[in-house]
Amino acid sequence: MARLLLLTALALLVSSVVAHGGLANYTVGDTWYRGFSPDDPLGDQEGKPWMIQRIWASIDPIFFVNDTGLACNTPGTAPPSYIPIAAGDNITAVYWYWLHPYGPMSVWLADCGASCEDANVNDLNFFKIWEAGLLEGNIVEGIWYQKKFQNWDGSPDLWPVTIPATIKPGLYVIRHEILSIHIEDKPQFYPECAHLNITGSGTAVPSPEYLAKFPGTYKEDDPSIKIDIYSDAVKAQTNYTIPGPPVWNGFVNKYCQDC
Ligand SMILES: [Cu+2]
Repeated sequence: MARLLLLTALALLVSSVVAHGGLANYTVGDTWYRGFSPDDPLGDQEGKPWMIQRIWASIDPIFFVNDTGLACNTPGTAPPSYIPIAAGDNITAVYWYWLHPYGPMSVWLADCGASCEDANVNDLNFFKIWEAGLLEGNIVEGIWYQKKFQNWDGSPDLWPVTIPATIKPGLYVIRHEILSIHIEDKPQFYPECAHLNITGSGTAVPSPEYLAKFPGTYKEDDPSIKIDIYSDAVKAQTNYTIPGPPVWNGFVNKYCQDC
């Protein structure tokens, strides 16, 4: 009986592993913020007062750069709450069972203005605050951050990033994106979003060259997105260009008159 239970547990574990993955929780300091779980019925968590994450219905990837779910997944329903965090502090995204090894990972913010709940995430101006791609070696055999992110011992995969210390305080969407490129010419996007209430005394805002819309910014024929990593032309390359604008470090743009 115990053995049967163990086998069942293993089977469940394996089925989670082969079925992609997603961002389940966030931590700031010692505080955990529960995100959405696609294993629970949609109505179970939708509208809950503690919910801080935009709802994602499934762990399946988004395949197309023009999918409106590219911003904050599908359906992307807004939560009622915000994670409080001070500029300069870390927020950690907690995943379970991430298994894909190839492709870049990035974290973005977008200023919501008066309310993230009322914001249309497809209209927001996102800017990248963190990215990591191919760390060493070549595209197929080398070490990607995504490969290092995998954790096979059953404990959560932790992805910490720092909110820029100089950023203007306010209500922001934080968007984590994993782009997996293990299938030839068929990119898989895994975006998830949460709402942040960033406090601080900073004044910095990114200038236009850092801003991106989803969909809109990524192009279907971008050689970093439509890529066959096993092809002779690509597999030995030791560099990979992460799609999208450069990372904004939070420095005040001297030339920005109105911001
Ligand atoms: Cu997958």
